[in-house]
Amino acid sequence: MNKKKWKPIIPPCRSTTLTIKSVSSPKNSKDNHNKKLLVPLYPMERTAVLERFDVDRVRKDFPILTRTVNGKPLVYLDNGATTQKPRQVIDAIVDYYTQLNSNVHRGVHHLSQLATDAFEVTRRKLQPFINAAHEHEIILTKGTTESINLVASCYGKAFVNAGDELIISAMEHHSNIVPWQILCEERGATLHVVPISDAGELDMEAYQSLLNERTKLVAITYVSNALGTINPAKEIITLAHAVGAPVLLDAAQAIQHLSIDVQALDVDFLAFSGHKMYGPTGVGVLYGKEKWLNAMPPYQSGGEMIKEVTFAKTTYNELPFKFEAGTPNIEAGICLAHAIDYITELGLDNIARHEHDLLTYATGQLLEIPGIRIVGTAKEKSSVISFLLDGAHPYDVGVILDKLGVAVRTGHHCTQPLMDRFAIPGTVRASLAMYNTREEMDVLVAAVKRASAMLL
Ligand code: C6P
Repeated sequence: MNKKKWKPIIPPCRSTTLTIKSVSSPKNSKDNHNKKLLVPLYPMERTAVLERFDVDRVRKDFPILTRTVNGKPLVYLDNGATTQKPRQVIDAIVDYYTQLNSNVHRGVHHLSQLATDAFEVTRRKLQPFINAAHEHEIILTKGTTESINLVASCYGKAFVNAGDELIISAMEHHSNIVPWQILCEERGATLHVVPISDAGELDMEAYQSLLNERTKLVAITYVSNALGTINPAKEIITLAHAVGAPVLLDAAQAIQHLSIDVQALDVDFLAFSGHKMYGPTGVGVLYGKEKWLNAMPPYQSGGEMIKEVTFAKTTYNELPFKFEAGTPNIEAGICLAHAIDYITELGLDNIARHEHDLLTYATGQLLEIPGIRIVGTAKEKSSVISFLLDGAHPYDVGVILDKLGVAVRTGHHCTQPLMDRFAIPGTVRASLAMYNTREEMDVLVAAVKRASAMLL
């Protein structure tokens, strides 16, 4: 029997060997079918920023905003939980399943190559979106939660030992608390918590005093989902680096509101979700500096993350595939590119300005309602108004608002320790997005007044 290893003449269709030529140059394609398909699916270079932010134009792109709820026009203010999707993303999802559905990084056949190319376009668009130095520093995950768990598991195995210390803050989402608690229990490390002020701002002096040579990682949210506080990310990172500790920023509530430059921040890890940035559910991002990702073991094992498997030994694939075991959420991965395009075209600075206007306007109006208390009054705030009506349970307020067509979130917002800090059961949270309007803020204020009249 010939023992010579069989090698294909054409290299196998693997992530490392594919190019994105067919996608980036649809005009050169001789295949008419693909030419027709690729234009709507992969608008590669639409990145010019619009000069004027026109909220009425933006709203026309979001079909769901025209529906009614309980007989009233929908006023969707639960954007911190998930954002609505523009037509561009919805159409791309339909196009994917009607024209392209195929597995990625595996097949030699035409559809598989197109799907792989489209999937990699998203990674290629994410690199400039957050200004990563390398495309392979972008790991596609299920979402923020998985991205943080990945770091806790892989960085933890490689770098955290008994006696080490980790730092989080009092305003973290459970996704940025529990993975570190589990890691600390497993490794015999200690988890420290940076306290916050009554306004919901980090106590930076306390933070500084917690940092020392035993600190192995700082994991802090960029923007608080329950308070809206924008934390001083650059300062947090500079101080941590001074003691040699890397920083993970939870950007779940930042990526859709602020322009993020990972190199300028010098952040080591950044985690965010596609569904909170007008993209599909089921895809998220972990950005990691190459030096950390290379030094970390794989997260999960299986297909895609390997270079070569024998029963004696397995070698791992290179970045980013080392951290992407198994079939990913292909549809979501591909269609996230359209959300990135959408945001890029409008311009994050324009979006932030519009949302800041709404935040200031609505806060001013709400504060005039007797018995209202806003929880989270940091100087630097983004797009979240958490409040309580004295004597009313947040749930009851939420139900009345819903009857009036206003969708808000009530409860602890997956930040139970934060609610304990303020000694409250929860809040009513209105979280804003680019498509909200001043008129909708008026509806919110009128609805809160009505709730107040009914409950108090
Ligand atoms: N916060 C909210 O209504 P996932 O579920 O993985 O996409 O995101 C988790 C997560 C992590 N960090 C922060 C700061 C978050 O706000 C969230 C999600 C939603 O506030 C759902 S609980």
